[in-house]
Order: sequence, then C-alpha cells, then structure tokens
Amino acid sequence: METQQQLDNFQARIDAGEKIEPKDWMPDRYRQQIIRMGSQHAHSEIVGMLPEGNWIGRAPSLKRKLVLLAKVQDEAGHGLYLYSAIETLGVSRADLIDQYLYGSAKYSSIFNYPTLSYADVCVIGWLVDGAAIVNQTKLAQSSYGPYSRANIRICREESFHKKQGYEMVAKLASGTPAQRKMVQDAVNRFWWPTLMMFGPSDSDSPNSAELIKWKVKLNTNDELRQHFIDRTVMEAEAVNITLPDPDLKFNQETGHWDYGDIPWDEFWDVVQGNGVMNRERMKARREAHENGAWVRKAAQAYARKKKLSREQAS
Ligand code: FAQ
Repeated sequence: METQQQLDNFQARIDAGEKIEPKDWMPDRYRQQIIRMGSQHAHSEIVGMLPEGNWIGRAPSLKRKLVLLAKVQDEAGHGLYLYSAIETLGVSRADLIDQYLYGSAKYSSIFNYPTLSYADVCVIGWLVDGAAIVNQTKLAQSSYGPYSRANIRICREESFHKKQGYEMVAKLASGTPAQRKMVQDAVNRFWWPTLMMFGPSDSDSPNSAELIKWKVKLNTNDELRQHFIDRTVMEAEAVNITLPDPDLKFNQETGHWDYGDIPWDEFWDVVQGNGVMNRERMKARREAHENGAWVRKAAQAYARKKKLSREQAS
C-alpha cells in the first residue's frame, strides 16, 4: 500500500532533479511505466535491425558494407543496454521478450515499413536515427538512473549513425539523375512515418502527462516532433532534397516551421499490427528467437560451469 507521504517524498526527489535508482522506493505505477516504455524501446532497437539488415548483402561497396554492418550491430547493442536497464526493475529479459514476441508489447511503428532501395538505408540513417537522437537525448536526462545512463551511451553511437546516413544522402543527392530520384523517393516514403515515431499528438497521448510529471519524459511528443522538423528542414535544404509536405512554412511569429496533417489513421493501423511489414517483422523475430534457443541454453550451461569451477577453486 503506497502512502501519500511516500508519494509526496518521491515527487519531491523528482522535482529536485534526483535520479531514482533500482533499490529506491518508487510508486508501482512509475515502475510499470518505465518497464512499458523502456522495454518497447529495447524491442524497437532489435526489430530496427531488420529493415537495414535487408541491405547488408547488397551494399554498393566494401566500405558501405562495413559501415552498415557496424551500424546494425550497434542497434543490437542498444537493445541489450536497454534490456539490462529495465531488468533492474525486477522483471526478467525472457519475460519482456515473450511479451513482444507472443504478447501485446509494442515496438516503434517506423520499423514496419519496407526498405525498397539502398537509398532507404541512407534515409533511415539521416531521418530515423535523427529522430531517435532528438527523442533520446532527452531520455538521457530521464529520472530513472539506469534508463538515463543507457540512453547516454546510445546517443553517442546514434549521432554517428545519423552522420553516416546524412553523408550518404548528400552523396546521392549530388549524384546522377537516377541517384537523385532514388534518394528523393526514399525521403518521400519515410518523411511521414518518421514524424509518427514521436507518438500521437499531445491531445491523444494518454501517458505523456504522467511521464512528464515524473520526468521520465522531459518533453511532449509534439514538442520533440517540432524540434526535429525545425532542424531537418535546414538539413534538407543544404542537400537540395524536398520534404514532401506542401504545407511546410516558416512561421515568423512562433519561430518554428508549420507542417501539414500527419496521417494518423495510418499510424494507428501500423501500431495495431496492420502495417505493410508488421507480420513479416514478427515472423522474422520469432524465428530468430526460436532458432537461437540452443545458443541461450549453451551459454547458460557455460555460465553454470564457470560458476561451479570458481566455487570449487575458492
Ligand atoms: N510506435 O501515450 P503515448 C530507434 C504507443 S528506437 C508504436 O504518447 P508514450 C533506434 C504507445 O506505446 C525507436 N507505438 O505513449 C533505431 C502507447 O501505447 P501503450 C523507438 C507507439 O510512451 C534507429 C500509445 O501509442 N524509440 O529508432 C508509438 O508516452 C534506426 C499512446 O502513446 C523509443 O521507443 C510509435 N511510434 O510516448 C534503431 C523511445 N508512439 O504502450 C534502428 C522511447 C506511441 O500505452 C535503426 N519511447 N505509441 O499501449 C518514447 O519516447 C515514448 O514511448 C514514445 C511514445 C514517444 C514513443
């Protein structure tokens, strides 16, 4: 039973900017919210390997292949940092993974879109990693210590991901007419889904108020989306790419770029599992998990053996 005094003390710690650590007292709802959001973040990093992984075997040069391999591997690492952070709340990684492979846990909508050309890989680096950085640099200041520290590490790597993506976009955008067309087409397809990554508009976001009160989220979904749009418009102009929104217009009064209507029906359709790639993504992840059962079993047996020999030696 949580007392009002406990809740007030907790809120006072949050308001004072303290980090909450795993053994500290916390409201059960706070614990559940971090588990929900942090584990969905972890699942997203893992599923997020699939769209770009699709192009590793078809990268246009050895250099591009090495860069892409390293990037996709980084995303796996991000998933592992995040699972470790969330496990500190007393939930097992196996249960979390079960919830998304066989239950109702979500992962980011963006990874349910196909990668149709190599330019999609470039645009994912620029836009999707760019959006992830805007979101995660704020989460790096989140009130839950392990989650915030995981995000600090992730952001360091994500900023390189964005740079390599933008560099490739710039290269294609200044290339042959066919290359320019290919990269513009990728931007046209990924622009709106990238904006949806920030979540529903503030008026339709049931979790935001509570998460902001507890400083898990530092900004609302719309604030972060606006920040991303403002900086991306300039980046697009610099490489002569057109963003596919005729309503994009600088607003002198607000100092921000106004933008057109986001296709929210499409977003909710994807979140409910009906996007172009949802079924294929889940099938690929389930197969990978099931085919990897023997590896987990062998690793656990090895760890048990090492522990036993340490105990016998001491
Ligand atoms: N997709 O009340 P809110 C990456 C759900 S990592 C699917 O606003 P909240 C790295 C939401 O869960 C990308 N579902 O929710 C990379 C909730 O449903 P629930 C992932 C979404 O939590 C790059 C409902 O809608 N990043 O890209 C989405 O306050 C390149 C109502 O929404 C993170 O996960 C969505 N886009 O705000 C990897 C960051 N948006 O759970 C490979 C951490 C909302 O109540 C290649 N997460 N929903 O049933 C967050 O910052 C937040 O959770 C938000 C959503 C902002 C995503």
